[in-house]
Amino acid sequence: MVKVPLPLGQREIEQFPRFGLSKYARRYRVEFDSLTITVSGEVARSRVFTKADFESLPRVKQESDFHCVTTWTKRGLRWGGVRFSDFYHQLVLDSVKPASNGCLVIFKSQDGFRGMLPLKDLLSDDVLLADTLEGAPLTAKHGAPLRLLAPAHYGYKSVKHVMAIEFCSNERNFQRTGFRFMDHPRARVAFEERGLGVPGWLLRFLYRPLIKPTIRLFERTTKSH
Ligand SMILES: Nc1nc2c(c(=O)[nH]1)N[C@H]1C(S)=C(S)[C@@H](COP(=O)(O)O)O[C@H]1N2
Ligand SMILES: [Mo]
Repeated sequence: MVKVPLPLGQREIEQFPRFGLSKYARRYRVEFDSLTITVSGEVARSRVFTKADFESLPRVKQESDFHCVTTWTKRGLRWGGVRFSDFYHQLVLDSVKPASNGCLVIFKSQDGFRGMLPLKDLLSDDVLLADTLEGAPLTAKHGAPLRLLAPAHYGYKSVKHVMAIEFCSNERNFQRTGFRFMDHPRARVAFEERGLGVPGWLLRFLYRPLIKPTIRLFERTTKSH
């Protein structure tokens, strides 16, 4: 079978490592089993969603490649979960009522990591709130109990261990996880939007040497849990 070429600047790796900013390697998620997600921000009323709410949504399966901004790509991962657009349209829209200008969405993780994407990107068919990987329940390693999966965007938008979602009209309230240049507002892989104000090709060379040490760091800290 002929494989489609990798996106610009990406290289395939065999394993699927636990990965992220090194400061989150040791901040493991606190709550492993119970699933509660608070939706708030510029909304008519905040609401906490539980496992039962997610179980009321249609389940979907999806195979997609995962592209980290540091240039590694893991191909053909099989995810399961619910579509973000179903969650939004069937559960959030009528009860939470985000303000009409609430067009940016912030995801907060149990480890302190945060990510933001425009609502219009999240409503794409391939964006999931995922709770299975390769047919098995998502493990803590890859974001249990529930993670965002936005495969058209670099991995840093796919927030693991999601605990809260906020709707807002502008970026002012968004506390970035890293430096500003590291967080492109959309981070689309197809356009090599790796960072903000720095060309993608330059970031490739800056980030690539970080892959191996970061994988090793996350392996060490994952074992100790
Ligand atoms: N909560 C949380 N989500 C996160 C990160 C993190 O450190 N913490 N790292 C991001 C980055 S940079 C990548 S590449 C992917 C890696 O996902 P994986 O650990 O399942 O491979 O998670 C993203 N989501
Ligand atoms: Mo990443």
